[in-house]
Amino acid sequence: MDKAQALIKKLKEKSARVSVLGLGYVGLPLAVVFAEAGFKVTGFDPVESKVESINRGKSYVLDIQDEQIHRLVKQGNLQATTDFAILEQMDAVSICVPTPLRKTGDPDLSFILSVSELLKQYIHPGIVVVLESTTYPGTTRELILPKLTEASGLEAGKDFFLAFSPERVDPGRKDWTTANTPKVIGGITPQCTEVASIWYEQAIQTIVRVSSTEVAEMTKLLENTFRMINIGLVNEMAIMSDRLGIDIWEVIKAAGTKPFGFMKFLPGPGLGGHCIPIDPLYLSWKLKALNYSARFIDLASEINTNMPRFTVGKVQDALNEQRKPLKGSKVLIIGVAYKPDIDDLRESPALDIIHLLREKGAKVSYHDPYFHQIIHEGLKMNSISDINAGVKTADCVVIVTNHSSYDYAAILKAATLIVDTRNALSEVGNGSPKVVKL
Ligand code: SAJ
Repeated sequence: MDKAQALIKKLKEKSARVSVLGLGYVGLPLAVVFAEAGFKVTGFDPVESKVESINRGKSYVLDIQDEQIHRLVKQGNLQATTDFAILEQMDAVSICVPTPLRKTGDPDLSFILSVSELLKQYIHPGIVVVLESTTYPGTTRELILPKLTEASGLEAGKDFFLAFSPERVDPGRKDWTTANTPKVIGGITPQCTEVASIWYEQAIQTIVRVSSTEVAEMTKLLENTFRMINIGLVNEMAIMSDRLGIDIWEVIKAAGTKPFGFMKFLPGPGLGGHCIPIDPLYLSWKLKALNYSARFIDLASEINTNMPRFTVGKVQDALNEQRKPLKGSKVLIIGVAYKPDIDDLRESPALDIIHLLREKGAKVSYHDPYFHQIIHEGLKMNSISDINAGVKTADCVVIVTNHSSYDYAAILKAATLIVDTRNALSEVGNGSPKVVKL
């Protein structure tokens, strides 16, 4: 029996030892899904507190409940460690580490590289490795494969198996989860695709095999670039409608009645999160190295990046209409998370808006039920506790993130002036003269 067949047998019997490297919003749900499927899963993370939390049966990820962790740990299907040495005993490794951008806007592959350096110490015959972190096409073959073969002399597709499978986790979502969202998998060789797919099939309902790691890497980038560019388009439509004195929200609502050939996106104060604003830039960066300029990505990114400034301009104009200079005015930001009903601040446009308002001399405060404090590039602020008092005393309220927990009717009643960047007041009659929409 060759190594692929032997490993496939262990994967199907669930006797294969599974590990997930990186226990964040992607890695922890994936570790749980494999554990629920019956594998003995060891999660690795360098952060001691995360490891301790899991081994105590406590979750720190929105989508995973304590009860599930506690049960899986108790029944011996899930454990966490910071000791990478036990990778030697693993048969299947999934890499779920961050792929952020550097300050320069270039991809930061340091997490992938450091994990690959660790893996090369423990690579052994009969192991399957799957990279899940979003990255530019070619990363798996150009960066990870050499590290795993140089040190060991092992051959991918024969001695060990290497594939890429893009993560499709949408934090906070209940309908599409790690277990039921179709999963694309592409290997360095067809045998790699086969082994990785059989592994994931044991725990995930739908596996979509593709012909290579590059196709799988590019699939994810198409998904998120599509989204980023369409958000950029609708943001530019908002700017153009503003110039034309047309209500973009009414336009979108009307366009949304088209039952085919149109997909609704909404304008906003900017593009947050660790996927949509970032993933497309991995692609444009790679293409620049190949002397190609990804103009759609660059233009959409420019428009999206400008939306916080556009929003501050709306605040300034709205205060001006009330003969109030922005400088010295009390401005209350409602909602700072990068999207509603989650506890994630990464790349949130609220942070840019706060910085810009403070630069212009406004007295800025914020409220967000998910963040009692924000610390960001020299900014350190605490959320106000009494939102009603804050709304009443503000010269201008800016709805930046429309958490569903807010009482928008009460906000509309109590405020003097509201800039609503999310059309959050549409249900409570935002025809009011004190409401300015994006
Ligand atoms: N946004 C808009 N207008 C829109 C949609 C989003 O301004 O019409 C803004 C949001 O406010 C946020 C940013 O874009 O600041 C990103 O929002 P998002 O809804 O795309 O949420 P993310 O960043 O959590 O994206 C994730 C992605 N999932 C993965 O990468 C695995 C994305 O592929 C999903 O399509 C998205 O969730 C989703 O559909 O919710």
